[in-house]
Amino acid sequence: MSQSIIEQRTERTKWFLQDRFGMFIHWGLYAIPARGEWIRNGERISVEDYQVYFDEFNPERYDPKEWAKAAKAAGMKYAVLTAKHHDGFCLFDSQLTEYKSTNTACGRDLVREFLDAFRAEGLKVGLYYSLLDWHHPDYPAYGDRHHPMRDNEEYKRDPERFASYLDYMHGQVRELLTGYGKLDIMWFDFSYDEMKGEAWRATELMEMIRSIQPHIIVDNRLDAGGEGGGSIYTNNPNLYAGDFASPEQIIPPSGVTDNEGNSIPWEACITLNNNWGYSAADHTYKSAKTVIRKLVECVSKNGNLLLNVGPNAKGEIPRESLDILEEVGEWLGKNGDSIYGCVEAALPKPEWGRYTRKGNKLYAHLLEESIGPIGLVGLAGRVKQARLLSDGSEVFVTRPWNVHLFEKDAFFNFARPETATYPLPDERNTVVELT
Ligand code: H79
Repeated sequence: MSQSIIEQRTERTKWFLQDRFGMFIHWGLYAIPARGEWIRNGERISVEDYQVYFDEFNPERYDPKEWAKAAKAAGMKYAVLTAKHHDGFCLFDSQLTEYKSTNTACGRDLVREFLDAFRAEGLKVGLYYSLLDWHHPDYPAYGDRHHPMRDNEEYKRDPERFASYLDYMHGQVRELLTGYGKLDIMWFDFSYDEMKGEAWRATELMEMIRSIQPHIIVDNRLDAGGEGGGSIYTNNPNLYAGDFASPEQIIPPSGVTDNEGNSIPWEACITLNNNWGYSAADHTYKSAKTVIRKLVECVSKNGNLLLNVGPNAKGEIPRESLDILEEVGEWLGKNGDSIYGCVEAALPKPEWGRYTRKGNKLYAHLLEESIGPIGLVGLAGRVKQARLLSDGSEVFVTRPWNVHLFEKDAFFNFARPETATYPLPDERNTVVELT
């Protein structure tokens, strides 16, 4: 008997759930105005007025080998690049449009160079492809609440022309799947209102994708994300429900489960500052400590983190981003055992932080200030040894002298033997490995 859609999903997502941490890259013409990737929409810029950015696009310092090195050093295991964002500009040499990087002054297939460079560093590779297209003449504009020209009657479209846009969209996905070697992830964005599921001819699209690259994993955004029939949130997903859920700028409070409470593969996509595309004015970067904690939080709930960078018009990842990535990588170099291949611990969330688990090893991430011994509720008699993950040094698991006050709560506690101090959380996010 053939495998069910859920069994196939489980097979396909094995590497993904091991890898846990990836780099999202939002890059395109919008790096020039440097006010985020939704600028055409936010400022209602016409195709004609946006053309100046196409005419000058020439990212001379684009060196994806440098990006790949930064991602690898950050401890990231995969990366996803915007092959086409909502503005319709293609970073690859599509035969179906003239609106592509190979027709700009730079003359390069930016997607191919990205794929080559990241594969060479041993990272898995994915492409983001926008279902919306604010450049294609047959994509609905007038009356579409997400289109820059939504209020302009001149951009009224014949609904029948949408079919020719879909041919274009399907054709480009085919180009990406056939012309660029093995891709690990296809990241579609996004469905809304009536623009969802079969409106994209999603079953046909997925059949094509699976016939060309059966192992590729696909996000859940061909669907509108509802809990209705066939979605990823049910135990009976349809062909286009996707392989993983994709919460955006949020970490779901209780992870992601289906209607029967089974864990679903998921990946939170989160920006380093508050923009996806490069924003020159946005310096609201999250600290490395925050990023590490968010990664721990995702893994503690069975999820991945896809952390976004927005390279600038010259092709460089901003220095502020690189500094954060480097620090995260330093932490993962010492503490990666508590992230890669780890899952939810199936224990109540402790007050002092979070657990992750791998086999019979439990990782205690000490995130909160504590005044002393740290209780391991429910683990009495089950912990043989405790070690600081960063340096392997011993941590005592003892009963505190006054535990008789809490007899009913018999719990174990950490204490550092040589100093009689406790492994309090610090800037480096302390992890204790319990066996
Ligand atoms: O590619 C990134 C975003 O551009 C895209 N998905 C990620 C991965 C995305 N962000 N938001 N959305 C898609 C949904 C649309 C949100 C909107 Fe708005 C809220 C559109 C109008 C109001 C955000 C805020 C965009 C413009 C203002």
